[in-house]
Amino acid sequence: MPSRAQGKSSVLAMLRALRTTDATYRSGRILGSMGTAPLPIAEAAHKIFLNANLGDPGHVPGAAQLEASYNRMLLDLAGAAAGKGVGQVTSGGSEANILALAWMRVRSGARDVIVPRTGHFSFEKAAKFLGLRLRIAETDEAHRVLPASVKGLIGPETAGIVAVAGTTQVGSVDPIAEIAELARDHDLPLHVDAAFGGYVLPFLRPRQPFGFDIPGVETVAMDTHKMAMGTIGAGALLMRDQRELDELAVETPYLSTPRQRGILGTRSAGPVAAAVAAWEELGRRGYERVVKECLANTARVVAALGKAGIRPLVPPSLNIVAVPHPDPLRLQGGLAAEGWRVNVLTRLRAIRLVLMPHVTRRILESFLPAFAAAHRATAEVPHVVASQA
Ligand code: 0PR
Repeated sequence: MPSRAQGKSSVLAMLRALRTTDATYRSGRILGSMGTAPLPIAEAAHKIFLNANLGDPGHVPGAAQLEASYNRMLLDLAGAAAGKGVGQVTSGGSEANILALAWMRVRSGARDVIVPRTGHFSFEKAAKFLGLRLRIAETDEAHRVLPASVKGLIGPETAGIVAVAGTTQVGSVDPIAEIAELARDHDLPLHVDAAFGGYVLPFLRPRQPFGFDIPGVETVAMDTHKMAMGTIGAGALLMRDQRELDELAVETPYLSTPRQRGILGTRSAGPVAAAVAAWEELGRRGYERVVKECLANTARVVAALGKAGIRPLVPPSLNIVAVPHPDPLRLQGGLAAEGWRVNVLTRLRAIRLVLMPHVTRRILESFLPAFAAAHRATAEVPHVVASQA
């Protein structure tokens, strides 16, 4: 880094040059990530509120008002009744999951949390940071948690249960109503991680409940930098009532408001404004169209792979396709050499394709033949490797 002051144009040129080395969503070349290009209106909104600090909302009542709209928007999507529920804005799904487990710990004093084997690694972070023990519940062949396994893990030290609405690896949706009933029977809170599914499930017909319209669901994690097409850095932990949320509060004696609840202190209103703006512009109908298209593209992938003799690991419930492969890193490398970026599910020996809004049908039509060819070329483990093993 130069120690001398640089002119604005040379600084910007340096940054742009760095940026050209990044893969971008807009190029359509990223097919394995849950991120996507923000809507132009989201980008513009983000810029307007970039440095408004929601950690000290008394100074920024405009931003605070947006935050209230953001929470309302997510609560409505998560099935809360009109005017019911509260939200704590977070930096994304991980922070919301960590807060949810913190709340279970604080309210119960107990240390065990039952999490499906398919749970996101943010639950492992929560356990590490908070001194909790994860009790791992088994899943069926479709990667949905088994209620009997959850039931068998409930004990005197259980603080709560987690279910996932849209798993990170294959997009499966746990049987939330059944798990919620178990939770109710044992007087335990159920947290639903809808970081991904929260912006897909509400737009399906018929609508698939995953949140507060299921009795027993106490908290829901959602975020707006995945399928919502907002900018990176916002999500929320949603809860049923203010008293529950206040169990996470600490005093902030010198700020413009007396208490704070999330993990972060200073946080930008930018991504909050971005998500509200995206919602205002698209509306429910707009998101329904986007989701319909993503699911149609998912079906297109399954059909094209089927013709090439390739079957997904599980039939997709959302817009994620996991494709088994004996050496997924090799396949990933082969595709990367041609400019396509896919993710490897190391624990499942598979490649993950996520049909996000930036992955258009045109992109798919050039990607799919490349994928099928690379799959064929790398699927056979070379003899020399096999004989050395
Ligand atoms: N819960 C679920 C079900 C998730 O899939 C994720 C992230 C989280 C929680 C955590 O959310 P934050 O990342 O917002 O804290 N899942 C993505 C994944 O691990 C995150 C991601 C997105 C990773 C884009 C890579 C990427 O390029 O795949």
